[in-house]
Amino acid sequence: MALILKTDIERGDSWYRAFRTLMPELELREWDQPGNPEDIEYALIWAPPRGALRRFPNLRAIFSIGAGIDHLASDPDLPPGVPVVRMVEPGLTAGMSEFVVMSVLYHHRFMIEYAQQQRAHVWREIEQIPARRRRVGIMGLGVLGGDAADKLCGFGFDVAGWSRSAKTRPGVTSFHGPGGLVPFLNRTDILVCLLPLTAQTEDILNAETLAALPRGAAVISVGRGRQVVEEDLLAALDSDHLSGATLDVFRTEPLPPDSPFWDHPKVVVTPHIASMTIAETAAEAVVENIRRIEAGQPPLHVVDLARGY
Ligand code: NDP
Ligand code: OXD
Repeated sequence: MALILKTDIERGDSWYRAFRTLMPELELREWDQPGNPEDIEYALIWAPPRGALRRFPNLRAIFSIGAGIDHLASDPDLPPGVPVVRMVEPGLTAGMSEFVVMSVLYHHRFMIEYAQQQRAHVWREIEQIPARRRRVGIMGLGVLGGDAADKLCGFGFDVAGWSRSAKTRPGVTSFHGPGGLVPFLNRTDILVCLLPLTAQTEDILNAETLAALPRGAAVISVGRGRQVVEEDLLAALDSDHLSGATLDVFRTEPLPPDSPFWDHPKVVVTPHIASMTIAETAAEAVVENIRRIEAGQPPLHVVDLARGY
């Protein structure tokens, strides 16, 4: 039983260590040295070249190293009938909630304004707003958005979520579907975008939807860069409709050196690190699924490629 691994070199060793402990009978093969392609039954990958997975005729499951599967869904030549499994693992979830909580608190506590004041050597207090009066809205109330919502509720924020289907999550006001979007945006002071990239969510943060946010709102973009129309976001920041933005994902990554976001006084830029899959805990999730498949059960967290997530 062999698994082909395509990851960055730095993280390769931790995957090897984790699988050796959890499932010593699983043979790991490197992407560039697959050996006999017929041996490969599982693939654990990030962004394979288009059509490349077709060379493994006995593939039983494709595991995405990340929660997002847009790097796979964009390949029209995936092997037909092989389930694609997204990454759901506690390390990735915890990391995202840390990043979202940190960023919400940053905007809530006026750190964009205080960073500007520091650069201008200005000592000025801004009146604090209690968390219960700050309306946080999370687009995408799935595994990651749901956990982040729970953590934000713990700070006392007024939290809402927007998803495709209605949710009943204690403490979180649910909006759903296209009809729920504008009412959701109208009540959101700090917006977190944690949607998967699909045909429906591409360009979803644009001039019209940003205008539906109250004046002074902040945007935290941690889903995918193509969900944001960057010129529209810049215009909303420059007109002071938005007070600030934390941007972790971009239309072009790495962010080009001449992007206006780098030096924008109201923007925090991070290099797509809001959360990372942790090999140690993620290998447990992959091994659990391999054991399920070997026992004739369907794997957990299979994505619907037609739906896009
Ligand atoms: P899930 O599949 O668990 O959740 C997706 C959520 O988005 C669901 O609530 C779903 O609604 C909602 N959704 C999808 N399409 C629509 C739509 N058209 N309208 C309204 N809501 C919609 O995904 P995860 O929470 O695991 O991951 C979310 C995304 O986060 C990933 O796809 C990835 O792009 C991004 N990510 C970014 C990282 C980073 O470092 N920046 C790290 C990890 C992930 P419903 O519940 O009704 O199906
Ligand atoms: C993911 C990511 O999808 O890191 O997991 O972006």
